[in-house]
Amino acid sequence: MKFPTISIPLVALATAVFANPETQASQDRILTLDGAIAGGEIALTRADVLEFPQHQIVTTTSVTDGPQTFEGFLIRDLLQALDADGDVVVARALNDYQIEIPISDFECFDVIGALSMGGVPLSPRDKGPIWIVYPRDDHPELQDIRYDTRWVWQLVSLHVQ
Ligand SMILES: Nc1nc2c(c(=O)[nH]1)N[C@H]1C(S)=C(S)[C@@H](COP(=O)(O)O)O[C@H]1N2
Ligand SMILES: [Mo]
Repeated sequence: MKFPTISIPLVALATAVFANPETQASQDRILTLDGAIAGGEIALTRADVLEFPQHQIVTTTSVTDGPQTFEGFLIRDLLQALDADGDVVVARALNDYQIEIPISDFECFDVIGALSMGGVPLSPRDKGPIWIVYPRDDHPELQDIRYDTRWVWQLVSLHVQ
């Protein structure tokens, strides 16, 4: 799948981060992308991902009590900004949990990289800093174990292939 090309300010921004060792040291990178993306590899800070329009999902999950309000960036927006050209992403977490997710998920559903739950930033202790969240309550087909496994918490990297 090929996303239409749009302007990619993020690439310029993160390239600058790579190029400047001082900036690099002062920035906390929370998400790495590599594989079939513009530039081949990129590491993003929390500030970088907050540049994307923030999107809300209210949904129950398999691991929380009752519905929760999540906020974060649409994975689709991130992949589009990086000119991703692939069929799947391999999502990897802090604990080395890793799973393939079809990129079509992000086209068909408003899947987000959630940065907060209930208005509180997700910390690495409570599934943060990024948790892949599906709009599960809005789509019966998402209420399935196959999708539960794609709710990667403590997400650290996405490999596009
Ligand atoms: N980081 C991370 N995310 C993960 C997992 C994991 O082991 N580590 N397990 C997955 C699986 S198999 C399921 S069913 C859902 C629900 O996980 P939990 O109920 O074990 O929290 O999270 C998914 N996300
Ligand atoms: Mo699972």
